[in-house]
Amino acid sequence: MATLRQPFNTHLNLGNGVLVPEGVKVVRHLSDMKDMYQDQGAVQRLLDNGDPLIYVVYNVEVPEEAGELRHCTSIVYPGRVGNEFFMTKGHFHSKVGTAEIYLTLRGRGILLMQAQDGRTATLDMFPGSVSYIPPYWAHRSINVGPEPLVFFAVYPGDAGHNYGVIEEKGFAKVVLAQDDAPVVVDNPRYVCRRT
Ligand code: PAN
Ligand code: ZN
Repeated sequence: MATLRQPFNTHLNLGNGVLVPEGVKVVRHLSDMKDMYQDQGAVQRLLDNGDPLIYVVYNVEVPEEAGELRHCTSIVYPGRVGNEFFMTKGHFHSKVGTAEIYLTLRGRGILLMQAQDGRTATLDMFPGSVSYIPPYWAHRSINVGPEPLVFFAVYPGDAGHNYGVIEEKGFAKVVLAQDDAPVVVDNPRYVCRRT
């Protein structure tokens, strides 16, 4: 029989998303994902001016095993690279048939999803939105507002993260600012993929 582990609480600050204990913190600067943005001139200017922090993830320490539920908060900071909003890298789950739930606590976002056949979907993220990402959809969170986008996520322990496909091909859509409002448009750099 598997080892019986002790139940435990984590305190989630509902205002800013910070967990106590903090858990495993992942920090992403622009330099960690510079090829993912459209405007490489804007990327270079931002890198020359100090490499902005794009997002932070606080992960509760739970084994990455079947039967467990991994959970974490993500904080995507407000900002743009050219006219493209700050966003997460985005990924498929390694075990691609696993779902996820995002509960938004603060800010405004767009949750961009893409199936393996290239179909895309978006959901608005706002305080109180509970977004269900079904199995088989890659997902990326984009901060389209003026304050941090903060959300709490829960997903199966054995889901894993596969960044490779998105790093290589991108998403078929990008979210750009037009007169300060977000618009979802076709990604001119998208590498069409047949599965
Ligand atoms: C989230 C994401 C988190 C950061 O917890 O991992 O928002 O995004 P990237 O992992 O794409 O950098 C999640 O979807 N976990 O499965
Ligand atoms: Zn995920």
